[in-house]
Amino acid sequence: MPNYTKTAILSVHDKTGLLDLAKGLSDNNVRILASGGTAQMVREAGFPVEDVSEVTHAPEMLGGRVKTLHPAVHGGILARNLESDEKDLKQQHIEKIDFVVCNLYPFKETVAKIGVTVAEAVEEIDIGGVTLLRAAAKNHSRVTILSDPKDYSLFLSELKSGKGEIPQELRNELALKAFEHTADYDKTISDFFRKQYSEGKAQLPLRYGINPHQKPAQAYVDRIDELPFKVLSGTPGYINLLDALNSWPLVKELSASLNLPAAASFKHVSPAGAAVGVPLTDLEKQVYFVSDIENLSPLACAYARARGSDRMSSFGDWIALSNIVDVPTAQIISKEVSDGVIAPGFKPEALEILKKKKKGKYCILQIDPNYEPEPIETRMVYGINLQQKRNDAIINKGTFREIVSKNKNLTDASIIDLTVATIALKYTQSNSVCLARNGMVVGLGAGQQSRIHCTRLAAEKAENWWLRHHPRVLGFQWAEGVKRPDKSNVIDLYVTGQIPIEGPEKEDYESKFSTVPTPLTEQERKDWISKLNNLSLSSDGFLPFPDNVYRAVKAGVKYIAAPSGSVMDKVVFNTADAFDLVYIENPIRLFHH
Ligand code: 93A
Repeated sequence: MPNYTKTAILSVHDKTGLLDLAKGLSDNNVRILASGGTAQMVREAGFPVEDVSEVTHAPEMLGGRVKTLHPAVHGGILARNLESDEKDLKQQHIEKIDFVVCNLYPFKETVAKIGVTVAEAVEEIDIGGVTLLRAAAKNHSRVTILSDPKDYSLFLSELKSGKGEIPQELRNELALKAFEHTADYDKTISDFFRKQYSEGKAQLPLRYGINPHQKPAQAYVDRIDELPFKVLSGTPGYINLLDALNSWPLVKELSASLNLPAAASFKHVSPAGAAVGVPLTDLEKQVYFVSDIENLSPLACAYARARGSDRMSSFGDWIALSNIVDVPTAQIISKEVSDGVIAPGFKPEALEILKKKKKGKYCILQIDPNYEPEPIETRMVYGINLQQKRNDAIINKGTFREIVSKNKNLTDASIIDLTVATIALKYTQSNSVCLARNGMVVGLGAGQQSRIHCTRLAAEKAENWWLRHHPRVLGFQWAEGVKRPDKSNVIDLYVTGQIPIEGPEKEDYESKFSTVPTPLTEQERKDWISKLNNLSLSSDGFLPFPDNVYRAVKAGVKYIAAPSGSVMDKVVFNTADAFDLVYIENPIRLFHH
């Protein structure tokens, strides 16, 4: 027997580069052991090779299911340079293995085939190879593990120059690669079996992703047995779930912080409205189109407000409700155009009402209210994993302690409004600025790159919300049969001063009325807006210039909460003082993407 310096074990499914490797190993006086097919290829090419069975003294069996699984192999790989390990090896007549070369059965490729059966997939679950990889990677302080043919040539050149020794640094890198290889392999296996055995439990197939051409798509959990929500009706889409999983924590936190039922109306992963269940006046009922609903519960008031904040943006919304859904809340929802709802439960009668929506296709999700997500969240963007601690900052009264303005008169009502605005921002695409009053969002500027654009948008929305309370609007004489969305569209044209003056657009507009209302003059708009007061503003980042304060004041803002950190902080605070505002330094920045 030649005087070998080292021993390698080879067991590869992908035989790329195998013969070059075998040549390099034998040129460097390395003993080669190999499993069935690998040994055969090396042997046929004329290089010296021994079957694994020569060291295990056991044949490959069970049709290849047991090839390398043997103490003679794994003892040889896992042994350290310790006296006790050496003693064990000697007693068992086992020789150390220095290099392991292994890549796995093609499970991924097999399950990617259309119509693959569980039996076919099972046969591609590699056991021995994973064990080789893991054992060698574990013992990388002594052993080199090659799991990728691309690494063979570097390995061989190091082997040659190091006279059989491989630098520790390279062994570290190769061990990491092997760990990644097995982790990815296991992920693929559990993904396959989750789809087979846990559809509707831990896994939910989705028709498509964000757009219809983005297939396949799914939702799943991998650390708990079940998704924390049940689909009671309809089939949620990818964006529905993004909305549901952002709006639910919003209402859960809002309700917990203020001890009131909370509701949110989401569109494209930002709230169009959010509110707590502050009772509605008769006038508010009219503005929010709920005068005909009897026995408005606090939850129903919360949703009426959330939906009434920005009726244009809420068209086709995703709804989140903090409490068990009751009949009056379901009745409001049944009258609106909406895509779906998430709530911790539904009264049977309420569920019946909702199930009838959209010809039975209305999406209804029931969430486990005790579900707590993992503290670390990971997402993949353009193939790169991004990981962070979840934003679990708690927003409550205490958030608004640091008053930096001269006026320190923060009222109970303004604390409620600041809480609503700030929790809404926590779940709004940044940048964002939110205005609130009466326990509800009244203007939200979301997803703008410029802070002042957020503030302008939020302020304009708040002014439009307020103009919808104008007696002229409440006195509109509608034509017969005009639907709610059409009313909202027409009111929006009216209050934003965009009443069409000619052509089919004008005809269309006027057709919605039995008596066409006189437009508001500029002065009438101004006078009405000047009555808007005591609004609270929250910002997810600092206000970089005083222009934000100037614009906010015009919309009736009295209270501002924003993080600090701008070089202009002092100037902004002084501007707030000039208008006698209460300005609170929010210690937490709340960007959200
Ligand atoms: O079925 S196995 O899990 N049982 C084993 O003991 C075993 N040992 C190595 N598959 C096993 N392997 C795998 O066989 C390797 O991961 C490699 O992919 C393949 C190489 O087989 P062959 O050398 O017969 O072509």
